[in-house]
Amino acid sequence: MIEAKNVQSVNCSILIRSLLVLLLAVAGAVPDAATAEMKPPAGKVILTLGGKIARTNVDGTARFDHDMLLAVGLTRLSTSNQFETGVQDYEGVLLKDLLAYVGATGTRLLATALDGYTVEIPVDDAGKYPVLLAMNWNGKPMTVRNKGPIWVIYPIDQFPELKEERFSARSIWQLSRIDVK
Ligand SMILES: Nc1nc2c(c(=O)[nH]1)N[C@H]1C(S)=C(S)[C@@H](COP(=O)(O)O)O[C@H]1N2
Ligand SMILES: [Mo]
Repeated sequence: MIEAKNVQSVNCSILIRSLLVLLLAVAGAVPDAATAEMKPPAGKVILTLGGKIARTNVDGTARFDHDMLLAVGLTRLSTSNQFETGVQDYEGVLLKDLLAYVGATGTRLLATALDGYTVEIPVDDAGKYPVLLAMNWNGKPMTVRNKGPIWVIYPIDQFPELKEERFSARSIWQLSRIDVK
């Protein structure tokens, strides 16, 4: 009788241990976005995030080369813009996804472009609308000459209120840096 009990308790502890091992394996396979290690950029840095972020790779900032940025999550958005006639096709990374990736905790974003232009973007915009950090325009990567390498695109066709001037001003091209405040 005593022997049987022991066998049962041994079986039980093996079961619990296997479950723990399984749980740890599952947790390890799905790294928490805000705590997992971020590799330093291998290629040319096109976007730097600073300020209130949990995940960094170089000197307290999160620096992205082209491939790292696309790896955050490639998303497509079709909308017209202020410059061209007809619907334009954009591909890039959602602002919301990027902020989640770096574990941003602030409420305001100070966006800076290569030409020195700066504009403040409320973090709420990223929650309310699929704001895209566009990197490809009609299938082609955007060059600095052509408003690249990153252009913040608001879905103005899907949300008419985004045609207001304050949102146009947030459609910053040649984006190079975002500081989370
Ligand atoms: N890099 C960069 N992005 C920018 C700007 C700029 O000067 N530089 N101007 C902004 C403003 S104020 C507006 S209204 C829209 C549209 O620019 P436009 O009215 O000069 O054509 O782009 C925005 N994005
Ligand atoms: Mo503007």
